[in-house]
Amino acid sequence: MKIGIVCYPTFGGSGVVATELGIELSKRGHEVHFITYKQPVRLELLGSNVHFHEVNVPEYPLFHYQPYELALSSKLVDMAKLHEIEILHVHYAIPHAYAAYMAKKMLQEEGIYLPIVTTLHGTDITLVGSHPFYKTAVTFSINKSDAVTSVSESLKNDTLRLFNVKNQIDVVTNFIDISKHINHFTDCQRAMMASDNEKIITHISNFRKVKRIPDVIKIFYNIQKQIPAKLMMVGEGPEKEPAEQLCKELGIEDKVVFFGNSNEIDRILCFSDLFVLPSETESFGLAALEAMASGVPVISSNSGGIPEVNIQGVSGYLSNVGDVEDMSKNAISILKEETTLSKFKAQAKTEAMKFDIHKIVPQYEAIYQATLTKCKSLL
Ligand code: GMT
Repeated sequence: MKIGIVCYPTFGGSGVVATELGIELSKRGHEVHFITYKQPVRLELLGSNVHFHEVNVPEYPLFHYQPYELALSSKLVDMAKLHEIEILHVHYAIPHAYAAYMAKKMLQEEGIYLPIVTTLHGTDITLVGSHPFYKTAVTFSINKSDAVTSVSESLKNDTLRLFNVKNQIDVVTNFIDISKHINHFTDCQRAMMASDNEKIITHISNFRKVKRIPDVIKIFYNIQKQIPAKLMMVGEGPEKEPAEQLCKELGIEDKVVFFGNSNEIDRILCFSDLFVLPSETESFGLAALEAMASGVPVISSNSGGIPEVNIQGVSGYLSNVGDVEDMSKNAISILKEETTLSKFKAQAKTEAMKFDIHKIVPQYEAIYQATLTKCKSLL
């Protein structure tokens, strides 16, 4: 199949999922075309089956906001014609599903039919998409998609609750390439980050309010009072500076390392003992799954789709949003005995296996095939 993929090329989870999906589809013999404003961060290998087409938005002084949707839909039309793309898979509804629909209509004028698969990732439905300023257009573009998927049961339920959706929604969860995490690093270089008696706690995100970064710091503060520990904070975003300030106020700045965005997530997870994800809302929690795949147990909130990934008492523990005391208590209960920690590490890895890329990507292939068949029969 010739598949077009539209996504955000940045460090966000939707872009990571789209990129890993495209790479795997190309390995399975499909021709994949990424169409976005920058080469996706995890797309290192452009091969004969993987292509990247940059969307440029020329600046003009009249524009207060640059018309990205317009440039994207134009590029989609041009690339669909040039490369005879058969199906377009857009990740994150805003504004991708909308731009895809415009492209589809423009192509129809020329007798070309381009089916659209839209994957809903989270905030495009919960925090952003349901805002009254966007809702009408988001509802429209979901209903105009030829197939719609969501990354968890929880997100599917949120979509049905918040929007007047007429389409069927198929749940296709986030996934992980287990082979990248198993024995990938023989030498984690743990000694560079902490001494032998210290435990390493990790948080990875885009440091937005929804991630509840102060909770991460407070949980760590409680842990280090009882167990020698270091905290690794990976990512960039508006909450990073206040977090650095909070560490100073609590007098723990020497125990906390802020890495910024990193392409070495696997290496950081390799030396981690515990992952903390106290999010206000989280449609799935790909970061938690990546941690589990590296054998790192997870302390998380129980919001959104997290309970579909992090299993209570097995891969870690879940608490109500904001219950820092319960999260701290649970973290300490995992970390204080080596035998308990080893047990949770092994269990986290086993749970992660359920989301192996080789189980999930065929589900997308089946959806593409069914969508193509359905659309052809309507022509
Ligand atoms: O976590 C983020 O805020 C980034 C965001 C994105 O769309 O880039 O992530 C969302 O999509 C991920 C991949 O499907 C999910 O694993 C995350 O849970 C989801 N984030 C939220 O719902 C807050």
